Amino acid sequence: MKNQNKDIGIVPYGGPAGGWGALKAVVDAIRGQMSVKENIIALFKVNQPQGFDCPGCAWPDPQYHSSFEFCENGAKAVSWEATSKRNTPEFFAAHTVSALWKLNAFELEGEGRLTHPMKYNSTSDTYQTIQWETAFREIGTLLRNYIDPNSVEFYTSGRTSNEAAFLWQLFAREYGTNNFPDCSNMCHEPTSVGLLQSIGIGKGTVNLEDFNHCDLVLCIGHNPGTNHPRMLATLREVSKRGKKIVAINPLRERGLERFTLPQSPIEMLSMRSTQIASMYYKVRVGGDAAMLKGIMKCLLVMHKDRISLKEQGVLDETFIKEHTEGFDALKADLDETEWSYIFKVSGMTFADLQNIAHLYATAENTIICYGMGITQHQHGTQNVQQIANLLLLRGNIGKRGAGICPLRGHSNVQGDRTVGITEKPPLWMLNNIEKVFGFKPPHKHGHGAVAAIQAIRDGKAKALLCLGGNLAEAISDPQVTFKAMRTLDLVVHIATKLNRSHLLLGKHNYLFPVLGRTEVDRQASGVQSITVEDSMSMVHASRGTLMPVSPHLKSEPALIADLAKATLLNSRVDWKKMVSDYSLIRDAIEAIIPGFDNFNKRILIPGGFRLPIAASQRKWLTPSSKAQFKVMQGINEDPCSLKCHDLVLTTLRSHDQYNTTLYGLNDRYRGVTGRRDVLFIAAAEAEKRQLRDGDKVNIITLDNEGNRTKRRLDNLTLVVYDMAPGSVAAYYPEANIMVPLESYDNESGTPSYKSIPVVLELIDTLGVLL
Ligand SMILES: Nc1nc2c(c(=O)[nH]1)N[C@H]1C(S)=C(S)[C@@H](COP(=O)(O)OP(=O)(O)OC[C@H]3O[C@@H](n4cnc5c(=O)[nH]c(N)nc54)[C@H](O)[C@@H]3O)O[C@H]1N2
Ligand SMILES: Nc1nc2c(c(=O)[nH]1)N[C@H]1C(S)=C(S)[C@@H](COP(=O)(O)OP(=O)(O)OC[C@H]3O[C@@H](n4cnc5c(=O)[nH]c(N)nc54)[C@H](O)[C@@H]3O)O[C@H]1N2
Ligand SMILES: [Mo]
Repeated sequence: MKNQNKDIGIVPYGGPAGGWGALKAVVDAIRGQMSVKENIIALFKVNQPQGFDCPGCAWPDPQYHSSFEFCENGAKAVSWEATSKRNTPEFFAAHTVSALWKLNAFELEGEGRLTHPMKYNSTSDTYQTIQWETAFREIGTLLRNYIDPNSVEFYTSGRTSNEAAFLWQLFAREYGTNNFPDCSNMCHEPTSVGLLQSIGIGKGTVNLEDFNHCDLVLCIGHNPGTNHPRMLATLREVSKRGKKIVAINPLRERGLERFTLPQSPIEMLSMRSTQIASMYYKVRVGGDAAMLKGIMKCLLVMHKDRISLKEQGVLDETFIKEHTEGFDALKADLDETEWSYIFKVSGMTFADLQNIAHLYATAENTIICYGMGITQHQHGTQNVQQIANLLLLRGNIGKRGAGICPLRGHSNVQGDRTVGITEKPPLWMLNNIEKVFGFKPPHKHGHGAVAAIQAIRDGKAKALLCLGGNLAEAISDPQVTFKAMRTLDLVVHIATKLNRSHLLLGKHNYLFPVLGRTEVDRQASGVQSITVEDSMSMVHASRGTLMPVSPHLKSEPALIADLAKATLLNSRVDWKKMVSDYSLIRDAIEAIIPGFDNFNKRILIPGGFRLPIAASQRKWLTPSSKAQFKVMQGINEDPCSLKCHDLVLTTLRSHDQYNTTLYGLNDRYRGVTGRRDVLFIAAAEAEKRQLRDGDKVNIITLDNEGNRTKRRLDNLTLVVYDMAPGSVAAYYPEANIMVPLESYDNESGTPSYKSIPVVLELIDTLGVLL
């Protein structure tokens, strides 16, 4: 059962993450997309104080960096946006939407940047150019004619700047709705909801400096080698200081094991790499809550033993007493949780859990990092809270070198939330909007992403306006979603490149091209900067340097302002003025959202400024002013966890993709080349079924009772992989078909993309079921 099959594009990767492989990939990415020297030079402006923020990920930049800060996947993201390819009206004229629907994501976006505002013509079945003014007038009329403003959905994808997001929420709220489906609903909403309850703020508490002072980092359910490559440089420093990094992930991910810093000549030339994780535990998919409870149980036992020996305990009792509530309830819950369940659901042994607990108990300062492996479960919010519990037990929040570190997704997903993209707005925010702008924003809570799709499906939503993204492909259950989208009256997409959401047509369809972050944004008062907030709450400016790809592009803020003017005929907002100079938008943000004092001045500081994170000062903005231990009933983070179905499917990103954007068909670190139709499986599971690499299988989703449903993904090629038994993995978004729309976290609304019970069907080479 050797994983060595070149013909089918499966050969294990032997090298470190980063290194020469990454440099080669950068060259390939640039060569494939950029023909202009100026564009390539732009790469060196990425994440520089005077340049633009990398649209790749939300990992922060070191404050005083001497060298340029970019990485392989950042280079891919930038070259993909700054490409010399153009998707022009001629292309649309030559291709009907029905024909375009047959192309895949790679081919659609591969056509290049959108250049003209377009409207769909059903007679010719093509998108055709339209004058901006005409389009706005038509959309304004349609929007004004809907009786209920809550029948309109305003989607935001997290690449949107603070300035655009602020105007977007202002437009929607003046129009009369809090319907803000947002990519964070599919991503870190469990963090926003869970940490708000636990520590009084729905954001991480650490900054980059903390990594210089930590003794231990736990990396749970995230894959930085692909999704936050610049983080590897930080982890490398931790490892070089001799501190421990523990990875907890169902799959062995190269980026968590070994890394060669492309910026280090010594490592590059000597072909050396730095070990990242000193220990790697393969938790079962959906087994994190069990694992976290297991570690906490170990700690309680250790504490008791030490106390009985009259030694210092391992819990920080002073901190628990002074700063927290709910310890007794947590303890009671942990006492009740049976070890046998913990082992079964987590797939980890007592020794594994004991080892992690021991490391944790002996480390002075611990940081826990986590990603989608934790949040995308039916109890994702409670999962996040178990991480907070573990940290609180040893006072690891609000001190140097310690804290919680959610790895956010899109480069400004956190900022969008901060400036008001939220379907459940706090009262203070609404009151402030009213005070500053003089209209009364709606108080009724709106829709998140799943609720928006449900509303569209049920005929309650008539219009969908998307500020970026690819909602239809990103959300679960394409069977339901695609059908629902086609019933809409009005669909407006604001985008840089063509994707499948744009091809799901309602009655009236518009596709608008906008400036990307790399491009110069010139308004009445001159060239503008926008701002973004990274994963560590640092807000900083970003300014494009490239010539826009077409003279017909609008900036996102300008487009939103025009749309708002055409819709809200008696608006209280001076849209034209705000867009003439984005510093006026920032003044409005400052007046409404706390923490932005002297906003315009402070973005002039290289590196920007940090928004206040009260919990990092041990100020708990909870109703009782204490941090909360939150009890999770049981350990089944998904209904299927406890039943331990044979196999649980998780969905992942490959190394060559940015969410629904495919840069290519390789997944270098996982040893897959030229294909995405694969299913990763543990050797033990393959052996049990007498399967081997390259075998073809179908997978079928099971319901919570273990019965087969109609959801299936056929003809996947098996890849035997070093991963936890009981788990299989396939790529997102292809595998979204396996995820029912109704399968989401009740508290946050986030779909459980990472825990779907499935069965395998083996098929022979002729496609016959065996
Ligand atoms: N190049 C690139 N960068 C990106 C993105 C991209 O697509 N491409 N996307 C951006 C966005 S929006 C986001 S949200 C982030 C996503 O970044 P990540 O959170 O790293 O995202 P994923 O690749 O979905 O999955 C992460 C890891 O979770 C593990 N995992 C799966 N199921 C489980 C589980 O049940 N438990 C545990 N503990 N682990 C599990 C997988 O093995 C995988 O290693 O990256 C951002 N950055
Ligand atoms: N099964 C499964 N599903 C998932 C996930 C998973 O792990 N598994 N992850 C979820 C997560 S974490 C997320 S964040 C969502 C992602 O959901 P989205 O944010 O909706 O999706 P993206 O693929 O990032 O959007 C790509 C599109 O954004 C547009 N775009 C790019 N740059 C710009 C810009 O500067 N301005 C504008 N206006 N448009 C731009 C382009 O047209 C491009 O086609 O997917 C979710 N879906
Ligand atoms: Mo995300």
